[in-house]
Amino acid sequence: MEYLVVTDGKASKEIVVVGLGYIGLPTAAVFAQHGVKVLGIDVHQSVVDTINRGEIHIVEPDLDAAVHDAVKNGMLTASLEPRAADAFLIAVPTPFKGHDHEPDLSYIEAASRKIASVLKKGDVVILESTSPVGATEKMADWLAEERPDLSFPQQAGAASDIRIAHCPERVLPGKVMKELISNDRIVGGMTEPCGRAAKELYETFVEGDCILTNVRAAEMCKLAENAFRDVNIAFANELSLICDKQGIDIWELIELANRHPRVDILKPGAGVGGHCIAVDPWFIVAGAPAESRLIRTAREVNNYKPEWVLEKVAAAAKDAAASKHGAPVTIAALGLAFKPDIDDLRESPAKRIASILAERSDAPVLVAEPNIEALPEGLDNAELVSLERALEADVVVVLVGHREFHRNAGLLARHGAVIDAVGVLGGNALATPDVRPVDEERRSEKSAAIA
Ligand code: SAJ
Repeated sequence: MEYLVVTDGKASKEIVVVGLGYIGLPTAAVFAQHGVKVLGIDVHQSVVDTINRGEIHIVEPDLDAAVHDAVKNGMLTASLEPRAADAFLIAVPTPFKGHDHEPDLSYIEAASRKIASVLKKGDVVILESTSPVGATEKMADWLAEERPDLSFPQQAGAASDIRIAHCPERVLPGKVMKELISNDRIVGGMTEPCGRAAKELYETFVEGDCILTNVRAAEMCKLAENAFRDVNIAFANELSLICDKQGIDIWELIELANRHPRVDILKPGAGVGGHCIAVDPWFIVAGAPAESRLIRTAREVNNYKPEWVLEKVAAAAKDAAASKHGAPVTIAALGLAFKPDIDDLRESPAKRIASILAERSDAPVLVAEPNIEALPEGLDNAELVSLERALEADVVVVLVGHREFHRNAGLLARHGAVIDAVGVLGGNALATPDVRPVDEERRSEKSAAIA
């Protein structure tokens, strides 16, 4: 199948991307940049209108220009409804439902049923959403239910009319436009022809390797990657609690331990945020609860970390109150984003901590977040201020290791009551963004040595 523009400036084949969020929109834009005509569909009229104006509704470096150009030159349009195409990519959310983090596949189901009416023989349907094992096969069943006139891989094997694959996205927020192109891509086909068709599609822009496997392995691979990181962060977070109790500087300890050629401890923090690492491990747990003891515990350890930070702030505030003779204690929170040097506040433990502090505090909580212009909704009793002004508070809690905070570590160190959840005061190589490249270099040297 040929997806590239060939001669007359018109795309010979088209794709439909369902879900124009953090993954769907960048993917649509990158396909369009590489000569594939894209129709993006979304359930929100405002998203459709924004994109059709050549604008974006999410924050991601370089995405605005890519969408603007793609819309301007007619390679990307958005709509509420799908139309016939040659390939369909589903990139919708997979949130939780119920009480124990059960995966909610209703968005995938709705998307599948929506595109079913326009499918025709020879089309490829790819699930990109991070999904529990078995989700792609369910998607194939929903499509088959809607279109009894077409054959699907679960019925016709390699001879199916429709080819189905799972190709999980693995891009890092903040580097999406680069990593979409440079990362290796896991391509899980329901049959071999399914895998080959999906691989061919991604090879229009992926410069990494597109590696073929089956759908279940592809689903588990993505979950395992994020669970691996979560478990490793949980180790660092647990160690930070133990060291605090035993009077050991966690940052120094990690630096010392990481001098071992086969030890590479990650960074403790205020908790694990974002839409991925704090979510995906639960999909493994839901699929095999009895066997996933470590993965579940890691989630619990990481989820407890914000509570621990709040306990530390409460203790410091109590100490400060003793010298204030009844006047309200002022608290400053440094950082709201879910990780350093981005403006993304989704599922951010820092934001959650700041909100709880604001709820509990008599005086407004001072928030220094250099990457945003205004405080998000729901953060009442808080004030967005400069770092300098935040340091006037009685108690300061550092929640995100932004560059600006590292650069001002000296100023912070002079404040008498700083709770440093992310190691800006550690004065060590690991926690200092300026030396992060060296850290990364050492990490890859280590990986090579281990391999
Ligand atoms: N964090 C720590 N300590 C660390 C590293 C991270 O506390 O040493 C925290 C961060 O502050 C943040 C959270 O973990 O709150 C997650 O950040 P992250 O940079 O580890 O990952 P994400 O959520 O931005 O992106 C991850 C990536 N997965 C892996 O690195 C295995 C990305 O490649 C995936 O595509 C993405 O999840 C996704 O979409 O699933």
